[in-house]
Amino acid sequence: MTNKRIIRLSDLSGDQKKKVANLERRLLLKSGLSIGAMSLLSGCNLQDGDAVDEALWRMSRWNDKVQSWLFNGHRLAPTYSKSDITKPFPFNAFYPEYNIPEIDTDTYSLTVSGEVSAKTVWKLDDLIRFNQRSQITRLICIEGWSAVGEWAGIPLREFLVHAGADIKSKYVEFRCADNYYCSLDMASALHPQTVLATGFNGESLSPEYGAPLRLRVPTKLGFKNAKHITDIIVTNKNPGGYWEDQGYNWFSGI
Ligand SMILES: Nc1nc2c(c(=O)[nH]1)N[C@H]1C(S)=C(S)[C@@H](COP(=O)(O)O)O[C@H]1N2
Ligand SMILES: [Mo]
Repeated sequence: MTNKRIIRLSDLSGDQKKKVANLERRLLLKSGLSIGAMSLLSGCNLQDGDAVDEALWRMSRWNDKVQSWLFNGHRLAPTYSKSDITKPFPFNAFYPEYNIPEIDTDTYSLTVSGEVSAKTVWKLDDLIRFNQRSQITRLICIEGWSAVGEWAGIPLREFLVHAGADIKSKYVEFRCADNYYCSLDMASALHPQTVLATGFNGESLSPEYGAPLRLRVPTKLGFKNAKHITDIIVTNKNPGGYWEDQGYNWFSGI
């Protein structure tokens, strides 16, 4: 996310404005993407006609593909086999790789608060002691790439119950060691494929992929997959998120 420029509709010709408006309607209907989000995605200033067409239609085609990856009749994200795993797996964050937080797993702790019977603090070992489940699924970044990986961890649903969360609450927020934050509606938090992951491709999560603990939610776009989680907050007030607050669709998935 380096090449961000904001679209200025006033700079477009009448014809281009119409195209943008049409496409915005289409994208909004299909995915909830706003034009602001789209200009972030395309990384192009959308001022000359060809660039507008190229960027907007590329995003539209990408969106069609994404819908088919996120949706199916059973409302489960598709799963893959080991031979489908993408190597090397892309890294993405709102900063470059040299700023990845390095967290000491011995001193690390996860705090759960909000609508819970009591605030609790968890060490990494407490989390790894739960029966680990693994999934091979596709992470889809809204910037236009996707990759298949194998994540292992505890279903968030199980964890929330152990942590005494009121699962009738509306939202679950995730706060991260790099000040990133995002949130899920409770139904998505309780989805069987939503996992608090400590493992990746058969090993412990490495720093670039969110060590020591990340969210893996294959029914949502990449930016909901919080890495380096330090706090989980159960709440009835929509907490938003780092990208959501900049115009990305909050729901971002099925
Ligand atoms: N803490 C934190 N989590 C984050 C991000 C971030 O910048 N910080 N970026 C998100 C985005 S936009 C994507 S696509 C995925 C990328 O995960 P990966 O590095 O394992 O590919 O992490 C998500 N989780
Ligand atoms: Mo992303």
